[in-house]
Amino acid sequence: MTDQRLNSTPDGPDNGRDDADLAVKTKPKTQRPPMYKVLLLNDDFTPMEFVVHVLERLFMMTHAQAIEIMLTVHRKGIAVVGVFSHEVAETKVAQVMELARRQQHPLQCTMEKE
Ligand code: TYC
Repeated sequence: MTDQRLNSTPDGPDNGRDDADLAVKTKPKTQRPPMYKVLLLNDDFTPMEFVVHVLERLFMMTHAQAIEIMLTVHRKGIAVVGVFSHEVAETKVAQVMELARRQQHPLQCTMEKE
């Protein structure tokens, strides 16, 4: 991290003043990678138990957490099930869609930049 010393005058550091008081921290410009919300959508046909199973298996939720999120989707139409890097979010969406496709459920899962 860089310090911009405002009192680094030609009289040198031993001028009796406390350098630390005048030190200004410059904001570090760290680049955080964009994160993506994985969203689960409601439909009228996918069984509740299947959705709970998907949330437990792919999103590491407890049974209680999975029921809570499933019911939120069921009541509100959509819910965020997790926030991940682009690569992980893409994988999660593909895994949900593949499990649903195999069981012939119309469950939909998408991702959106946070
Ligand atoms: N609405 C579905 C039902 O009544 C349950 C359901 C919940 C489906 C969440 C999809 O993402 C979903 N069987």
